[in-house]
Parts: sequence; C-alpha cells; structure tokens
Amino acid sequence: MPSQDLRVAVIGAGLMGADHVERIAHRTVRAEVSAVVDIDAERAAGAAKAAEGARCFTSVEELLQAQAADAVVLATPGFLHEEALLTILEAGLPVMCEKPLTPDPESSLRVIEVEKAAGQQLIQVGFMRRFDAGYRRLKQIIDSGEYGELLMLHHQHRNAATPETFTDEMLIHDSAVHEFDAVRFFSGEEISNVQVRSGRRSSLATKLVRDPKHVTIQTASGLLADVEIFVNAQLGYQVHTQASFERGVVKIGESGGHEFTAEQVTGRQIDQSFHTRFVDAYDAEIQQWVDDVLAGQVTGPNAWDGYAAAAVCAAGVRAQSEGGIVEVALAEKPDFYA
Ligand code: ISE
Repeated sequence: MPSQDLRVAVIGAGLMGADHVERIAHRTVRAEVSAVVDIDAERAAGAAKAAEGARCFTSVEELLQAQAADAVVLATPGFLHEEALLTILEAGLPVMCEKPLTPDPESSLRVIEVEKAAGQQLIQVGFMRRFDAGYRRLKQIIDSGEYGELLMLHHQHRNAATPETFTDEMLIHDSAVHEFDAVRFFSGEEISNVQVRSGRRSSLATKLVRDPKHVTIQTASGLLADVEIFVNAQLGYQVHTQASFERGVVKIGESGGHEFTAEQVTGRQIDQSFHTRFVDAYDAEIQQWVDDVLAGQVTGPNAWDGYAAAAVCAAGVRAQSEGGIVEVALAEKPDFYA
C-alpha cells in the first residue's frame, strides 16, 4: 500500500475524464493525478493542465509500461471498456470504471470472469447516484422501515437536450441505466422484467429519439417502479424519485440549484447538467473509491452491479423495439460478489 498519495491515472480525457482530473487534482484527498491517457495527445495535454505534474500517455500499455499509476479511473466511451479493463485487471490495478461497465451483458460477464479468476475485486462502477445525499437518505428510510414497506417507486429523469446523434438505444444504455441501478440500489433486489412505451412525441425531440418514454421496471419480489425519461425536456437537468410506502411518501431530488426571488417571482433554479446536479455525488464517489483502494477493498457498486445493469439494458432495448414486457436474463451471482 503506498504511503504517499494514491497515484491515479485518468484514462479518457473527454468531458467526464477531464471532470475527474480536475476533481482528483483539487478536491480529493490522499490522491493525485499522476497521468492522463488519451489517444488524442492534445486532448490529454489539455485535461492534464488541471493537474500539476501529471504525465501524458496515448495508450494504456504505455501507461502501464511507465508504472505511472497505482489505480485508474476509466472514462473512455463504453465500447472501449472491455479491452481496457482486461489489460488493467491483468496488471492488478484497481479501477473506477465510468458506467457502463461494458455495453452488453456478454462482455460484462467476460470481465467478471477475469476479475474472479484474479481472486480479488478490483473494479468499482461509476453509478454516482448511490453517493448522492438524497439517494442515501431514501435508501436509509427504506431499510429502516419507518414508513412501513416500500410499495412503489416513481422516477422522473429529464435532460435539457441531447446531441443530434443520440439514439433511442442510447436513451436506454446511457440514461435509463441510472434508473435501473437506482431501483436495484433502493430495493436491494435484482430486476426481473422491464417494459418501455412511447406515447406522444415532443416536437422538440432530436430526430433519432422518440421522446419522452415511460419505462416500467419490476423487481424479483414484485416491486414496481415507473420512469418518465425525457432527454429533450428543454427545462434543464431534473432527476426526482418519489417513493410510496405503506404509511407515507418520500420525495428526493429537489436539492439541486437554489431558490430565487426576483421581478415579483419566487422560484427554484434547476441544474443544466449532471456535472452540476451530481457534483457532490461525484466528489463523494471518488473520495470513497480512493479510501477503499488504500484500504484494499471495493464497497461501492461493483462489477456485478455493472453486469446486472447491462442485462437490464439489453432487456430494455428489446422491450423498446418489440413492445411488451421483457424478462431480464441474468446469470447466477457468484459468491465472490456476495
Ligand atoms: C449521461 O450519460 C448521464 O449519465 C446522465 O446522468 C444522464 O442524465 C444522461 O441522460 C446521459 O446521457
């Protein structure tokens, strides 16, 4: 275990990677950004400016050869994760992998097999909402039973707008995936089936998405969760959950932004993106990951959580194209992830 700060390499210097470089360099304790890796050397250098002393590399292999990191944050696009994860696992480095673990359940299972064979959990998956104060509070309330049993969950997930290239499939893999993980987190159960329906389409939706959608999720014990997912909602970034219990209702998600009074109006400012809405959650996620790496453990969402979410996404994509309720096909959970 290193006695000095944990040397973290951030792989992938796009929006999310650059955000993590800045976070680790300035807001995370007991860690430093020792390297930034991106196939585009200029982009790596641009992100590395936020972290004094960080070295730049254009491939994971170069990084490993230089032994320039004790742990890595993987923030490349999801379709590149499997190959990078297998290389990182082989080198025995802990990794905080931005969601998705991989884009499909088959490749996620391959990653799980390799991690299992290595005999030690090394992967945390970036489901940052689990570190949001509201999510944590609701989870505590559910587990305490203070309002009785949790009966139903209602989620709203709204983004201001998407790029023109955003597709219906991405809406499941990139956006609804957070709700799948949230339902697993809140209920402590696997999801057994999912349905995706499109109704009226917003004239302001980008051309490759039929927006908004209504997603219904059911867990193994029968708990139902419904999600309005609306990625061209114009109004900003808004993520709410309302939980119905036997003796009460609890709502989270109003905490982002602030209340203002001006020109005879009182209102609440809402966030424009997940970077601001979940900034505290991202900070907490990375800090806990660093502390866990230093303690030699994974306590955040692990590779199994990444695999299970990928399996629900696969069912969601099928449900979206075929209609009807689609069962989630899930492998048996290895004791290794118990
Ligand atoms: C994006 O990738 C995210 O992770 C955001 O949290 C989500 O709201 C957005 O829809 C995704 O595209």
